[in-house]
Amino acid sequence: MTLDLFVGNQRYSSWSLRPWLCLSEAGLDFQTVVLRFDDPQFREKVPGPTKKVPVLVDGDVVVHESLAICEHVADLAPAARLWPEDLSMRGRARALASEMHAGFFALRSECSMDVCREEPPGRWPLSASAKADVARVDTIFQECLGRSGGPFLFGSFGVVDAMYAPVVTRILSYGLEVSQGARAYVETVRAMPSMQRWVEAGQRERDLGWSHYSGSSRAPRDHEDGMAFALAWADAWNRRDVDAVLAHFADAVVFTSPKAREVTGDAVVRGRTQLEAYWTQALQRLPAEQRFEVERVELDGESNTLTIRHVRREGARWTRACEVLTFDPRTGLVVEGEALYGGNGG
Ligand SMILES: N[C@@H](CCC(=O)N[C@@H](CS)C(=O)NCC(=O)O)C(=O)O
Repeated sequence: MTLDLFVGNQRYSSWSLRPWLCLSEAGLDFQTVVLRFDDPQFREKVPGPTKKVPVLVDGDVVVHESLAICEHVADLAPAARLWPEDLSMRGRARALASEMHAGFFALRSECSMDVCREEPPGRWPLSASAKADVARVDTIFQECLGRSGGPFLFGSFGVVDAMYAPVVTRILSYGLEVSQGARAYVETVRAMPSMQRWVEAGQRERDLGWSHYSGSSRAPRDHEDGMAFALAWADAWNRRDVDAVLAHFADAVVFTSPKAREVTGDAVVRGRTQLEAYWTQALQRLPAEQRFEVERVELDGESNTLTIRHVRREGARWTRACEVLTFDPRTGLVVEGEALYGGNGG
């Protein structure tokens, strides 16, 4: 019987990483089927009812939901001991796995998984809720390691390690500060050959220019969606791919920017064709090394407006800016946009 695990982009899909690690560490023979988030047919290709990844297809059995897949893998490979033997430890492990599955919203949304990202240590701005999430993760790591003696949370690798693995990547990518004990565990997970294979696959996706978001179908519905849109938007600018940015804009879009006045003589750009002409010209003036980095997003669901706060970095110099984009909820395309710029920093 073949086992097929359907996952999203390995660079970004935190939920996919969890069961993939369980399958890999359990030594089961399985196929990884990667479905690109920027494939307009993504949803049709996902087996299972929620149209989200991961999904495990085990013959007639289709298991969706990451934690349920980890459970299924633990049942298929009892010798891998993905849950602790001891009943009280197992109860604890199950509680921690569920806590991750159902919580840590602030940390998850402010530091969305991107295995290619490398922020300098201690600089990534976090809200108070996200800081509390990091502190809770740190406590979990220290308590578990103190009790088990490591190197994994319950001694040997198990479902709980898989559930917390995306947090480990976030600590690394966003330079989040954790205690020495937690840091040792982060390094243990980073060094796992399976983890390294996953990260390498994510890096290959970056090199191929795979994006996070198709933009073909819908306006961002929640913070996670908004962040996905923003990351894809920044990626497209960093690739200097005007077509990919424009794909999200309606034919009748009105876009306002002080830079447009510098380039075209008018701060207001009307229509997609004009916008394409403006951005193509603007790109020629953009220094080759300038990079767009998303800092935060805010989504106002009532007005369908997404604000992307980002930094345009050029060596040691940077400018903070906001892109305020209003979507038509029926088409999922931007109908109104405005770019706001701060002073130069650095
Ligand atoms: N609760 C689900 C969450 C799955 C989930 O949100 N998957 C994301 C990717 S990490 C997804 O498929 N997004 C695509 C979409 O929403 O269209 C689980 O634990 O498996």
